[in-house]
Amino acid sequence: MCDYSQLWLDWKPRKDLPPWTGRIIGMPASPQGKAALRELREGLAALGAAAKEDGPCLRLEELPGEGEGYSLSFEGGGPVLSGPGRGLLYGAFALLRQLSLGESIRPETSAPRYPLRMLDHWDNADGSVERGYAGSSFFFRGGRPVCDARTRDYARLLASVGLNGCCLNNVNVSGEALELLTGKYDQTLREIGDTLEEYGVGLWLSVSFAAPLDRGGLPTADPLDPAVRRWWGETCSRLFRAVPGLRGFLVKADSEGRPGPQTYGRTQAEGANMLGSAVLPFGGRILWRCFVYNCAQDWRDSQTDRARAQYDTFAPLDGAFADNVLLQVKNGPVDFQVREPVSPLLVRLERTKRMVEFQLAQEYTGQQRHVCWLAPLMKEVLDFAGPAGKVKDRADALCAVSNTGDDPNWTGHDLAAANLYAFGRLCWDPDLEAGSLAREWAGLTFGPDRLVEDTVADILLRSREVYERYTAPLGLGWLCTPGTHYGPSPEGYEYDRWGPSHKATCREIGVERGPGGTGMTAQYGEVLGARYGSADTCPEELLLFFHRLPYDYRMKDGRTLLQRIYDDHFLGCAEAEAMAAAWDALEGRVPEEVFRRVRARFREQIRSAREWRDVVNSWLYRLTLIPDGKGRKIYL
Ligand code: GCV
Repeated sequence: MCDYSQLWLDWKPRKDLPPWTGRIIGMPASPQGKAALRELREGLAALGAAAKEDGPCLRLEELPGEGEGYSLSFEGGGPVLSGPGRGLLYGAFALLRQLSLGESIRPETSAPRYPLRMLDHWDNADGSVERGYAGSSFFFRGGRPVCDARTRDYARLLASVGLNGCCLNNVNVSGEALELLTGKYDQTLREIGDTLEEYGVGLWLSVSFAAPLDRGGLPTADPLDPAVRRWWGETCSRLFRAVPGLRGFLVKADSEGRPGPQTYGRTQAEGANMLGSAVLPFGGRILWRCFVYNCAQDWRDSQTDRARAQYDTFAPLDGAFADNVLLQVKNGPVDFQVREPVSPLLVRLERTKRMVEFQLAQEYTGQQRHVCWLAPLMKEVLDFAGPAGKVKDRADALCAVSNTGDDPNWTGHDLAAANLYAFGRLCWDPDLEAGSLAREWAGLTFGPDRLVEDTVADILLRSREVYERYTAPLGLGWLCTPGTHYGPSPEGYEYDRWGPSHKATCREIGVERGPGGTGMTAQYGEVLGARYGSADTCPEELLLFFHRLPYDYRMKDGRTLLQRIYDDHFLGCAEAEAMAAAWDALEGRVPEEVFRRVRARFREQIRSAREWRDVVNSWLYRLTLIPDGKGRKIYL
């Protein structure tokens, strides 16, 4: 008996299955094609299809190649699913999904929008997960990597939503994880790689830029040093042969104390390209993170703006990166806040391959104790239009920091699984609507029950704005407790070396990033820069990200800025209570265990939301001595 759930792959019986679901013909030969057949056999049986010897059938037709698309047509009363092995696998999951949701099966052709769609794990070799809120790692146990039944079930989950890559270990590489490069774990890595590969998921490893020093016995990690280049070449030559499923490396360099090319006076491009050439002979790629900023700031220094840093470092290097290097760019210019503008790098790079990085692990968005469904945020980023087009049309790949762990429900909060689901589906098709994704996930997870579907979809769709209101409205961000990033501490980061700060006084709040301030708005180019650069034209939800304003600044609806902040905290808190009540009404309609777990998390969300409301509102009241216009109690 398995001690963890299968999430949305727990197919529920249906009575309305078409007759062809009882018979499958076709014998795919590739590992992924075989997996498709197995999934269909098991999935259709679970959906309640009665096996038949003759009559209409589903036919699988495997085509040669590594492509990922599939097509579904109808012939003789039954569908024909055709495509290369990988395509068959995605087509099989699509068929099962549609049948499970009671949708009619229609002819279609489908292919993923991005060639690389991956999850990054921040799993450490000791089994802990950095910013993990769903238990321990299932990739590392007892200080070493493991490959077991859960590895395979995880690969199934990823494939079922169209994901095809997975980076096993934390970008902050330390301790035993450094041995992943040395040969000590080649056998296990090979098993993991093969298991993932069966479901079309490529294996990636995070590596330390200082590995030649730490594990190679060299005196330097200078990317232009011939001995360093030789060491990486030899290491890759062994590793890629030993682990055929390996696709490349993810690198966090010159970031938050991690080693990088800057130490040797080299550029990010020189560092990334050196690794690019080491993996090139094996068809490998380098994912190079752009999260480079000064994390040792003096709070009195008003010129250094962390929000500027990534663009300032990487934009001048546009075009200098090798073809097999992709820049991994966080969705916003600072760090995964509930609301940030889109990173200017994502819209301004012209000649560099880039992948958008989202964070499903809810580090700043309630740590999987609060519901915060991120599909609307992801859609907002993907649909954002810069001078050269929309982010979704200019991105070469998408990735997200995984929100999974070894908890029985994978994601800690049962509703957080909807984040993983939506991310995968948006990687396949960024044009999907958040509303239909919410319903899809609810339908697959809880079965056909209109009230459950409506309620869950409504909770998911509201949740991000609710969280935003009671934590950090108007793009302020960073009012959280330093270090843990859970709960309110409005002055916590104020005099801190990590940089983000609101510089609130009794008169004004926010950092001025327009032309009269740090000038960050110019990074967006002329049109967007002008829009963001003036408080009059800046979208209100980002007002305090870009501007420093007095508390009596008039919002578009006539309220003062301060009144709006007070109101948002009261409203967000009341909305969290309403979402919890809506969930309570589902008692008896969703599995008892899930009902209780989610109810317990909602209780914590309400407690925490009230704390946020009271701490932030009291802090501003004490600073400004301006009371709430509606006469509510705002102090603790
Ligand atoms: C993996 C934030 C997190 C860190 C994380 C870092 C990153 O700063 O707090 O835990 O480190 O982002 O993305 O590299």
